[in-house]
Amino acid sequence: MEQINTTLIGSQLGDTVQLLRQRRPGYSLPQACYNSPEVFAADMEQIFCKEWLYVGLTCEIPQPGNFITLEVGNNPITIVRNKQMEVQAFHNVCRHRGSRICLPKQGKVAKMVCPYHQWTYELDGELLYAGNDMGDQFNKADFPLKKVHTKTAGGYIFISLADEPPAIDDFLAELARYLEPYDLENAKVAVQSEILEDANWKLVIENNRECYHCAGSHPELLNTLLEWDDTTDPRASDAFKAHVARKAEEWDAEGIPHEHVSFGLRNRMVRMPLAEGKVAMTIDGSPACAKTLGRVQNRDLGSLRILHLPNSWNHGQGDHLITFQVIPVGPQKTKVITKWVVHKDAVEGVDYDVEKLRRVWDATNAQDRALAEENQRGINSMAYEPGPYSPTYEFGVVNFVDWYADTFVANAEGQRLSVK
Ligand code: 3BY
Ligand code: FES
Ligand code: FE
Repeated sequence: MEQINTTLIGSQLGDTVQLLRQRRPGYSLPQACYNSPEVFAADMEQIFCKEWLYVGLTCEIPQPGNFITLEVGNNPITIVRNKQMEVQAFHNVCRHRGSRICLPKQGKVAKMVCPYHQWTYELDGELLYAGNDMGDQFNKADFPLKKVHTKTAGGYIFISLADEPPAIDDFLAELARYLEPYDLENAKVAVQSEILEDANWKLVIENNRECYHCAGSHPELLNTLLEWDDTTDPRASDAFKAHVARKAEEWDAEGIPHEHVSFGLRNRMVRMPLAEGKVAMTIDGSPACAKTLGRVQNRDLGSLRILHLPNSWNHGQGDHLITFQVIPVGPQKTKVITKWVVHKDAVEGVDYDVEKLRRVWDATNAQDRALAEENQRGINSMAYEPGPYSPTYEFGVVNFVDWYADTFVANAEGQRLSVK
């Protein structure tokens, strides 16, 4: 039985590898990549269970016993702050008979207690209590919670379900440097939204990687966002480059990192100015929060854009930071979690108004959701065939699709070798 399963999985994996090897570069992916349950399962295995994922912020779990939960494919995960103040992720799976342990999306516990038969775990995963009837041979030390690789940088939490995760420390060191002015350990999530889109996760990311659609769909966002990605954007005008240079001088004076840096195609960071005179992604470009984040003095920090594939993009401004987390749920279903982050001492109704804070990206998310869902519906048609990306407007999409295909193939081949 086991052998049959392995062969089946092997050949499905092989089919996807073939599909990606034969794809036409610079074109959207073959239909199955966007809608088939087999490719979805393979994406979960080869990308989401092997790469580093952005999963939340350390300020969401400020005290020992605070936790957040999420699912990576079929894998329930809990991320916990322990008594030493370390942040550690675990498989949220009881070592008795496998029940999920921490149930809410977030919470605070003294110990982690399984709801089924009350096996009880220390915040560092050690099994403390398993009733009195497990027999003479039973040794609690043999049944700790299974750890998941966890790293934090600048207040961001990343996990990897891989046995041996890929290298990421160079990016994390830079991320910490770019986030230092924000002091995110002393920030808080003012509000968050969770939307479920009827679209494959790759369509959600593709949509985010270009602004070709912005003029047609994002009036609120375009009040403040300049659609160039960075100064290396092939469309960047001289006037735009001069605008960036002026802002860069101000940012340098305050020690605010802004240069464009990238780590392969997986990670990039750059601080881009917003439209002239606009300091935040609000409807009129005025600040959303009276208190700036961290040590920030100059409100006009534009937006620090952070890309982390496969699952996050971000906009860090002077007064608030917005993080986006993509969680694939099914072949044509994707959760997008958006968090608006402000200084921890900012007071709702005094320093910020939640409606003002969230309005632009609520509107933008709803518009992007409609675009991704219509994209999915068209892709499901018998008439769909991969179409050409614009090398200028859609270079970010080309980069994402290249990263996805190359990473998938490399990871799949690694796995098949190790399965052998
Ligand atoms: O602002 C963003 O996050 C992305 C990048 C360009 C357009 N899009 C809405
Ligand atoms: Fe957790 Fe039984 S499954 S205590
Ligand atoms: Fe968009």
